[in-house]
Amino acid sequence: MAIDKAQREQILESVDRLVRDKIAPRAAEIDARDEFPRDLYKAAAELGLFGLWIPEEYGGIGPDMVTPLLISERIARVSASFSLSFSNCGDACTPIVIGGSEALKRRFLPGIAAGEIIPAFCLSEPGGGSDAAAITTRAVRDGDHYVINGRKMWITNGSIAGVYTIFAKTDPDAGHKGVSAFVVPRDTPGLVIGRDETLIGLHGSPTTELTFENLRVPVANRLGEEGEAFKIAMETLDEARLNCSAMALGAATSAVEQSIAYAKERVQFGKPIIEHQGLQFLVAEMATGLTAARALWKESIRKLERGRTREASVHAGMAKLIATDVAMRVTTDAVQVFGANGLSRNYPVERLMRDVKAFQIFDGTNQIQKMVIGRYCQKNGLPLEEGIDL
Ligand code: COS
Repeated sequence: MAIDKAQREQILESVDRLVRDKIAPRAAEIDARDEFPRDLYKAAAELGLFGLWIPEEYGGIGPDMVTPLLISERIARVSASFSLSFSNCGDACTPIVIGGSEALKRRFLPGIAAGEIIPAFCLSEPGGGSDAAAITTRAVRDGDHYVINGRKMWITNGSIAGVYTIFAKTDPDAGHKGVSAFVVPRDTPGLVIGRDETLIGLHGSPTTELTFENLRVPVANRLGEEGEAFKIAMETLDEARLNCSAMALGAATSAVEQSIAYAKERVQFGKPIIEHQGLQFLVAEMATGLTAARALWKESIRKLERGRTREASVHAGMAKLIATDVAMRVTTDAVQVFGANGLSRNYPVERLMRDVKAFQIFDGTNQIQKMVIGRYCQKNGLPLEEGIDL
C-alpha cells in the first residue's frame, strides 16, 4: 500500500471539508439541473483524489483500494451523484492500470490522476448488459490497427470523457475468450458521442450512448493480449461492486440519520413520533439492516485487499447485493418516516431514494450477484473462512 494510515486520515479530513463546504451546498441544485459539476471535479482533483488509483510512477499517489471506497461513502452521504462522478474514475482507469502497456500508462494515467482527463469504461450494450460475454461490438484487425464498429449504452461519463476503454469482440465465435479491450482518445474519428439519458436519479452524472463507425485504433492501444479482456472487465467489476456498495451505504447512512433526527422532532398525538412503537420499530429495522450491511462491506474490502481470489469476488457480490438492497429499503422507509414531507423536493430523502435505485442495477444487477454467489456455492460450498479476525 502506497498510503499509510496517517495519510489516509489526512486525506479523509480534506474530503470531509470538501463535502461540507462545496458538495453539500450544491447537491440539490445538481439534482435539479442535471448538469455535471465540473467545478467540483476540479476541486476533487486539487486534493489529488484521482491519483489514489494510480501508481506514483504515473503521477498518482496509489494504488490504494481502500481510501477511494471510504471517500465514495462519505461523498454519497450528501450526493450519490457526485460520488459516482468521483469513483467512476477508478472503475474506468483500473483496466489501464491492470492491463495497459508501459506506453499506454505513461500516456494516459498522469492526465487521469490530475483530473484533466476523465476516463470512461465502455462494456454495456443494448443487447449485452448482464451477459457481458455476449457483446456484439466488433474489432477487426487491419494491419497495425483494429477497426471497431458497434454501439455502447449506459456509459457513465460517456459525454464528458477524454479517454474510453472499449470492450469489443475480436473473435465473435469464442465467447468470453473473444473479448478484447482498447484505449481510445475522445478525438478519434469514428467515435460518435450520443445523447445523455435522463435517469430516475443520479442527476448530474452523465449516462451516454456511444456509437463506433469504422473507429481505427492502433494495435498498441489494446489492453493485454487479444482475447484476454474479459478477465480485466471481471476484475475491474469486483472493485466496482465494492464501490457501488460504498455509494449505496453512504446514501443509506444519511437516510437513517435524517430519519432519526426527524422522528425525534416531529410531534404527533402529543409526543415525538419516534416514541410511537410503529416508528420506533421501523427506525430499529433501518439501523440494524444498515449496520449489518456496513459490516459485510468492510469484511469484503479486507478480503479483496488481501488478494483477487474468486472467494473475494463472491464476497464483493454479496456486499453489493446486501448494501444496495438495504439502501433501497431504508431510503424508501426514510420517505415513509417523513410522511408527506418525504415526497417533497424541499426535503432530501426523496432524492436519496431516487438515487440509490440505480445501485441495484449498476455493476451487475443484484440478480447477477445472486448468480455469481449461487454458482460459487454449487461448486465450492459456503465461502467462509474459519476464525477470521476474532
Ligand atoms: N475475476 C477473474 N476472472 C473471472 C471472474 C472474476 N471475478 N469472473 C469470471 N472470471 C473468468 C472465469 O474464470 C472464466 O475464465 P476461464 O474460462 O478462463 O476459466 C471467464 O471469466 C468466464 O466466466 P463465466 O463462465 O463465469 O462467465 P459467464 O459468461 O457465464 O458470466 C458473469 C459471467 C455473469 C459473472 C458476467 O457476465 C458478469 O459479471 N455480468 C455482469 C456484467 C456487469 O456487471 N455489467 C455491468 C455493466 S458494466 S459497469
